Amino acid sequence: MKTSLILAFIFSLNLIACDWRVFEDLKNSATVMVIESPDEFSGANFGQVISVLKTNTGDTVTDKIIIGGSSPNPLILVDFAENVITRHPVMFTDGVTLDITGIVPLTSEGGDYRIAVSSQEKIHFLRISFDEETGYSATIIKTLNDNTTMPGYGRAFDILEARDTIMVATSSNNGFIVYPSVNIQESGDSTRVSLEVPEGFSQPVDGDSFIRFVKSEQETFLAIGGRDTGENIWALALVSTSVEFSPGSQLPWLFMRGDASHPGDEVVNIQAGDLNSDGRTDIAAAVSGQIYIFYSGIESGDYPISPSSALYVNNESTGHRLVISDINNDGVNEVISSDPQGSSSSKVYIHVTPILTSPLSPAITIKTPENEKYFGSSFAAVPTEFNPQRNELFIGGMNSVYLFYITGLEGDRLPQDDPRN
Ligand SMILES: [Ca+2]
Ligand SMILES: [Ca+2]
Repeated sequence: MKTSLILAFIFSLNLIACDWRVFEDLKNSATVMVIESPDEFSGANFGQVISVLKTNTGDTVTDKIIIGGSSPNPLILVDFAENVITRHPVMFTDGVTLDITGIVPLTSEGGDYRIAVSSQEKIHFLRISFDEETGYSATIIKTLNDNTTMPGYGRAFDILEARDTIMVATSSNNGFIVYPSVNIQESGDSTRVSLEVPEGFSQPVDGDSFIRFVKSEQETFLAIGGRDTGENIWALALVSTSVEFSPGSQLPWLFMRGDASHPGDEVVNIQAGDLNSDGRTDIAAAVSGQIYIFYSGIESGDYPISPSSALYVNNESTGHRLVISDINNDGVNEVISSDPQGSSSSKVYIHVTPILTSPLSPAITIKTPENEKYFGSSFAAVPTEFNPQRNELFIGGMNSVYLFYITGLEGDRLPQDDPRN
């Protein structure tokens, strides 16, 4: 009883420190709520690592995101049901030290959320449980790369879930690593394979998010980003995840690269989604401040070897972090991108697709809020109870996380329909 009273007090404190903020230049484009770090959060950065959560069927959980930072309280679960934002500290059951640099959500199981986090050259799988008395708690259920030193390990990683096992792919300074089959229910080592990349392909040494599973309708691919050292230009390589990943095996890569009209040094981010409303998964790659689009052909894996289209903003860098989501409920995905900087000059761009001509002005440009840095470091597109048919856009900075109820896209709800009314 005493504990729940104390927790109720903590929760009530956490209810109030969120505020609606008016962005003068966005009055017609967005209604914005600012989520600041709660006292329990010990990380220096609140907003550089944010993620959605997944239900037990793999859908995005409504009205919740999770935010990562540093120990002793490196995780905050944010709940914004009924337009009240509550920040729940997630207590760790086994006193581990984490400095979370990435989060990938997994499907829930038995009422518990599951996520994988990268931290200090390891990837940990966590189970997050909720108890009425004690709130949220996290337990580490498996760790990859235990007892190994591998610089850069886990800086970019992704997970592909199958029924009983999962595939894990990660970058490191010494190359890409694939775990073809990880059983997170069982302890013990999982088979680790160093990925044989195409000849002439080199990876960025200090980039991020350049390894990603790309799910198309019939098949899932593993996509890696880097450079073609022969042609001296950025490159992207795709391989079907149905091949056998074993040590030393030559893989049937699809090698895609830039050309004179699509220049750039290296791929630093890859996202997938349907961008031209034909029902087939397209690929967006962030390259040296621009975003290049590869539209899928009819067959699975039928991607062009040079980009179909590009997104860029004259004289500005628009592409480093990106997310693809429909944020105005018109059934067409938008591309939301940023190039976060340690100054107030960072901007977030909302590009409306399909991209027929380029350069195309983004539909909405969001400038860095006051007293914020590294704006656009992270994104999450989340359905809310307020309007479950659509996704709302969370943008992370260095100090706070911002919930943008976008209203400014063509055909969208009006600013007066904002959730405060
Ligand atoms: Ca498409
Ligand atoms: Ca849309």
